Parts: sequence; structure tokens; C-alpha cells
Amino acid sequence: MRITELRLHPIAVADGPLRSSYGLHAPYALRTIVEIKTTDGITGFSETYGGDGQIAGLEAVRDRVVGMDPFQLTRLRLDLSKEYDDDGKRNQTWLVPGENPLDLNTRTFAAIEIACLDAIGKALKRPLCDLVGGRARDAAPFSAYLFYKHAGGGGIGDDARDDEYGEILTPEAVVRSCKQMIDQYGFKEIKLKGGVLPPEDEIAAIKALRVEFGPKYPLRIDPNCAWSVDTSVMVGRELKAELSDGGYLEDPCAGMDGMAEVRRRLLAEGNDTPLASNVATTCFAHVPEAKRTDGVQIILSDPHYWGGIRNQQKLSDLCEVLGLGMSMHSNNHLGVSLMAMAHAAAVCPALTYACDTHYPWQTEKDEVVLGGRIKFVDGAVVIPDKPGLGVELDYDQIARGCERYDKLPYRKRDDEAEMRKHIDPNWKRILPRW
Ligand code: GKR
Ligand code: MG
Repeated sequence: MRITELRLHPIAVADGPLRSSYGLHAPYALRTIVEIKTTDGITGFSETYGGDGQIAGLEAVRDRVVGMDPFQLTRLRLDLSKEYDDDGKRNQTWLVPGENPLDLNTRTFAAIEIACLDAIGKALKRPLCDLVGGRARDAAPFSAYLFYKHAGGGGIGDDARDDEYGEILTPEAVVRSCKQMIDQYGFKEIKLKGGVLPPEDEIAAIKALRVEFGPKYPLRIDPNCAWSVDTSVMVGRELKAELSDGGYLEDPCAGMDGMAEVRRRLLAEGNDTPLASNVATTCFAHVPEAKRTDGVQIILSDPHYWGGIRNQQKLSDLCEVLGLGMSMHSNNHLGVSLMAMAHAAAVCPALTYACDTHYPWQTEKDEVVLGGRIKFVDGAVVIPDKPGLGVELDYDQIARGCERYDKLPYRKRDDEAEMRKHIDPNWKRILPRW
């Protein structure tokens, strides 16, 4: 089997005005659907980050990928995973809100790897997870990922989406949105994206969630580094009961040293709330430091930027060896990514926390999976027995997504600019803000 064609579909996906310490989400999130065609007449696909940066990264490997045997992924990974340029600089590209600067090549490899595994699965008539050792679990649990937001459901003008969750800026609204999500999807763990309101308000929101849902629903809060070390310790102390019970405190402050200090100070108070991260730990090179300093106890993996599903399995093994916990990070995404995340979660034994997903914030109108949105059963995505990822593409929907993309004036996520445009003309991301 050889790859005969690489097709890229840049799409725009309506997204509500969600807030984080990075600013405000734009009315459309950018994604790319990647397709490979093979000599056997099989099409494999994946979904990845959107915009010019990611498209350029994929275009740069076009000649390397076309003609390649999709089974020969290790060579491709070696070619693409050269971490350093000749002059010794890390091969970093551009900043995406929510993470450290990440390697474009790692993302590019991940997108190609997942499309190749999808094609191989279809050729062998086996689900993707079976190609990499088989499942450790039959369904991948996801968490209710709550956001503060302004009114609006995303999209622009005639293309505006219904505002399913309304404005969410108070503890009552956070609880209401969580109820809605849990009723609809059956999630059993809860995450609040913080770093938006003063810490006291976010503490109140977590406490209100605990009162409403009880200790059976583990809680986590992620302010994306908006707090100082002192504030992080204060929040950890105030929320000891709520977060130490199967939940975690995610990226409270910036940098591994800050995280390590928060951990030391909380432990000294007898507070063992684990610290999780998708900011201080974004690649394998960060893991030894996380362990050495004890700055991170739970690593948030993600097949899209940790280099694909096989890399995520390696991370799972590493976490087992080092005694670290593992969870999964997300960005706005559609059903193709959701299925890749679900297969990844199924084959990573160390991944014992429910994965993050932005999926509830997207709508049927934007879904590119044939047959519409993926169903959750009791908060989990059941791993299908169908070949590959287990879903097919709806090309009409992709065409609509591409049309939306073509009309947009931006080609890069910029939450700070969006915040200045709609909420506060002088807004800047300040770390720490509190
Ligand atoms: O969607 O605004 C967002 C999130 O803040 C996202 O960008 C993060 O990458 O969800 C992510 C996280 O856990 O940090
Ligand atoms: Mg995070």
C-alpha cells in the first residue's frame, strides 16, 4: 500500500464567546481535516489544528508523504521529530493559547500518523486501537468541561448558532451549565476553566459545584497560569476538600519552578491535591523535570500535539514507570478528533482520569462526521469495532466548513485580540493576573 494523495481541508467551526486567561474565543475556531488516499483505494483521515501555521507544516511534508507506505511511520517520525535545528534552536513555531510553544513537526506527524492508522485499520478491517495493542478499556470517559462565557452561541450573522448555555459568569450559571451538560452527556467528572474572574469567585463556583453534585463527581480547575504562587497556594488551601478527592489543580501558575513551589507548600500543609499540567509539560523532554521537581503529578496528554497515538502510549508507559498520573487535554474540535482521542484513551492504561473535551461547545451544524455528532453513553465514547477510527466523513459538511473558513479574515487563533475587540479595548494577558 502506498499513499497517492494528501488532501487538506481547512475548516471553520462555530464557537461561542468562551473565556480563559488567554482572552476570548473568536466566533469560529479553525481546524484542518487531513485525508490520505492509498493505492488500495482506501482513504484515511484525521483532524488537527487549523490556520496557516498548521497548513504550512502539512504542506511542507507533502512530498515526503505522497508515495510513502503508511505502515512506515517510524521513519517519518524520525525525519519530523528532529527537536533542534542545525543551529541548536528548538524547532518551535507559533504560540497557541493554552499551551507552551509547541513543535509544529510533532503536530504534523500526529495528523499524518492518525490518518495512516485510520487507513491501515480500514485495510485490515480492524479498529485503530487494535493496531497498537488493543484496548485497555472499552469506552473512553470524558469530563464536563465548563467555561465562563458571554452571551452568544458562536458563528456570525445568518450563520449564528443558538446559545445553548447562555451567559455564564456566576457560580449559579456555572452550576446550571454543568447540569445541562451532565443531563445531555452523562459526564462523571467536572472541569472548570478558570483564570477569568477573581479567584474568590472561581473558588465559590467550585464550592457550588460540589454542593450541587457531591463528592461522586471529581472536580478540577484550570486557570491557565493566571495565578501567582501565593494565590495558587491560597486556592489549593481553600479548595482542599473539593480538589483532593479524585480531582486536581491544573496549571495554577506559570513555569515548573512555580508549580513545584506550590506543590511543596501545599504538601507542607498536609494538602496532597495533585497538580496537573498541559502547559509546564508539553513534550517528553519536560517529563524528567516534572518528576525531579515534583511540579506536576498528572500529565495532560493529547494525541494532536504529543505526536500521535503511539507517542501517547509511550507517555502512558512512562507515567506508569515514574508513578505519574495521566489525563487528556483538549482544544475546540469535531468528531474526527473526538474519535482519535477516544482510541488514544482506550490504549493508554495510565490514563485513568476522564479526558477533557470541548465537544459540547460545538454543534451539529458544524460536524463533519457522516451521520452527525458522536453520541456519548454515560459520559463516555464507546470504542467502535468498525475499521480505523470508526467514522466516515460528510463531504458536504466539509465543503460548508471550508466555505466558512474562506470567508474569515483571520488564519490564527488570537484570543487577546478578540478580547480587545469585544470586551475591553485595553485588555492584555497578564501573568500572573492575581
Ligand atoms: O479553549 O480556551 C480554551 C482552553 O484554554 C484551551 O485553549 C486550553 O488549551 O483547554 C486547554 C487547557 O486545558 O489548557
Ligand atoms: Mg489546561
